[in-house]
Amino acid sequence: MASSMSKPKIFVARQIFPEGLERLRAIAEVDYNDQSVPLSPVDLSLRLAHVDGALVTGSEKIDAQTLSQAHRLKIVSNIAVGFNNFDIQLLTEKNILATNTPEVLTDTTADMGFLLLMAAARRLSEGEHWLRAGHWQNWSLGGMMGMDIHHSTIGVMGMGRIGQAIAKRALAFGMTVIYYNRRQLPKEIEKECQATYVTKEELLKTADHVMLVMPYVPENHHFIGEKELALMKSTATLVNIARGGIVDENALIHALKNQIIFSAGLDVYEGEPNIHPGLLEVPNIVLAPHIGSATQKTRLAMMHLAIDNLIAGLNHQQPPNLINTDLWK
Ligand code: 8YV
Repeated sequence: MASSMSKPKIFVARQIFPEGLERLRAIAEVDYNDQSVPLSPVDLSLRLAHVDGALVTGSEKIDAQTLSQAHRLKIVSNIAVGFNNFDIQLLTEKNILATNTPEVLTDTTADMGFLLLMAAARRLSEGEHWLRAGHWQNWSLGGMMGMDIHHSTIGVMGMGRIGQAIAKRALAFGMTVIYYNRRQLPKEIEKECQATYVTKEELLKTADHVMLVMPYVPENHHFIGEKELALMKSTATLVNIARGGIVDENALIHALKNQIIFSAGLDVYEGEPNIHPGLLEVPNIVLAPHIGSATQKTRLAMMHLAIDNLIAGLNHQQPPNLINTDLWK
């Protein structure tokens, strides 16, 4: 067995499950931030300065500042599928492998998209708050009416793995699926999802409900703003399970207050965990605290996959979910 002197050094940026820590301690010297509070960029850069590998989450920004002293870093493994917290170009320039956790969270996150869609369109949160506040005196024919999900048209923005999983759920609800994506999908996938490719504008105008599942790249910043919300149906629900910055929250609050759209379901926020106070004031919105992948099984699987990636990189093997594949060529 290798002596502890020869073990690689790694930094674990956030509290993880004990079985993950055990796996890591068996192969490495571990510097562990056992808190659920992210470190400041200055502290993060200090902790990255002396390690060969790091296990991080979507809350740790890996950029010029935090990498400034990371001269021996070989790999950064994200416990998330989205990697907008990584400066991939810089990591590649610095010869540092970057990895993420796709596949294991696809169905769990797609379930969350559907949950928010149904809860928002059927006014579940609003109804519950109203009931808890003691307002329910009588059943009424026109009380708490929402919008149908079944047999409606869903517009999926971003037809990657999670978008496709949402489309398959939609089919079981008798829905028509239209989608917009940077590229049209191969015919066999379109057939599998019974999904029709449309332009962004056509999707916004035609869909009864809109689901945002695209990656947060600079071009997608405020991809949904005042103009886009104005194109949507006044009966439509907007769901965002991707990243907060994709939606202009001021425009969304205005649209919800003025019935430009019917309702919204959000799992992600531009300044999360700080929530725009205006979002807390509108009743026709369902707000979740970024829990798209948060089931016991999935979060455990994400952690283990991130550790698999980290260990592979430290052992000079190609990590299963390498993002900057150029480094391997
Ligand atoms: C993570 C997510 O829980 O995987 C993602 O991209 O948004 C969530 O599943 C979150 O980013 C924490 O890392």
